[in-house]
Amino acid sequence: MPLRFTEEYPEINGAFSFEVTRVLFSDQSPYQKIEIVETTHLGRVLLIDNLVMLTERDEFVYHEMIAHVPLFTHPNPQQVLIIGGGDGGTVRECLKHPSVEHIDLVDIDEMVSQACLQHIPSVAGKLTSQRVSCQFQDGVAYVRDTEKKYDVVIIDSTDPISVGEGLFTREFYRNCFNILKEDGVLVAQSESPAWAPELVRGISRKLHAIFPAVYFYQAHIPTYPSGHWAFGLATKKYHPIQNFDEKRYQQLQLSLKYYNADIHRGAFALPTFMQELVNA
Ligand code: AG3
Repeated sequence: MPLRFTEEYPEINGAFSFEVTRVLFSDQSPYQKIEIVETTHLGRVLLIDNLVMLTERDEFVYHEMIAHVPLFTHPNPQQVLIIGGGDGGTVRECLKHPSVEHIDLVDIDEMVSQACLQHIPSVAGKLTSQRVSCQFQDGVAYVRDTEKKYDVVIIDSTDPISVGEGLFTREFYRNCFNILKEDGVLVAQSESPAWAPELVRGISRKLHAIFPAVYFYQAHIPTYPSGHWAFGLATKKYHPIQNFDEKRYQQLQLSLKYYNADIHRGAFALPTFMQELVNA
């Protein structure tokens, strides 16, 4: 019998499973269980508490979309804060922007970064860049206490269970608002509209309570629950389509695999059931 990993989807009493050839890393940190496995079709996969955090096969979708949509909405993103994201994928994408002078990455769990640096360098390799400082501490406390101000804040969290829970609260979003400059942009990974509609609705309501403008967008991520994923973009000033800096996008000539100018605009076109979730 080939070895398989199965992620349970309690929302639908279902599951997603794939063949594993080797376990490369498996340990329990003070916060969570961390595993990296080699698979037959998905490349290396990072699992936290038995949930798929990324696969080498499709991580580009999530990381390009969580980074480039806010960074091409803001006219001149220089100071970026990433909460979570210890695997380094979001850092890698943000560093493709020459305007970005510095990234603070704040993840509670150093073991995630260490394991990914060792076993998934294609994703984590840029964590050691000079433009990045990694701080392994609680993001909730960081946004409450820091005096720094940011152009862009990216919430690259796990699901809202255990350590991730504090990254989905109104107080947390309020503190993120406070540490953004007066034209700052925030993005929050916002779970599956298909399997977890109430979560998406909750995130939308909380963001709307704090930010003057909130826009949701979506992407297709085959290895996350339902494959249909939401992101919430909350801004103080900019509109993601009216202020989309397409010229800068074209000039940079990034070689990306999912994000492009049509996707930047098109990702904000939402199916009706999702409009109803996020406009309520
Ligand atoms: N953060 C969002 C992962 C959520 C996946 N949920 C699940 N499999 N149930 C991913 C971190 C990548 N930087």
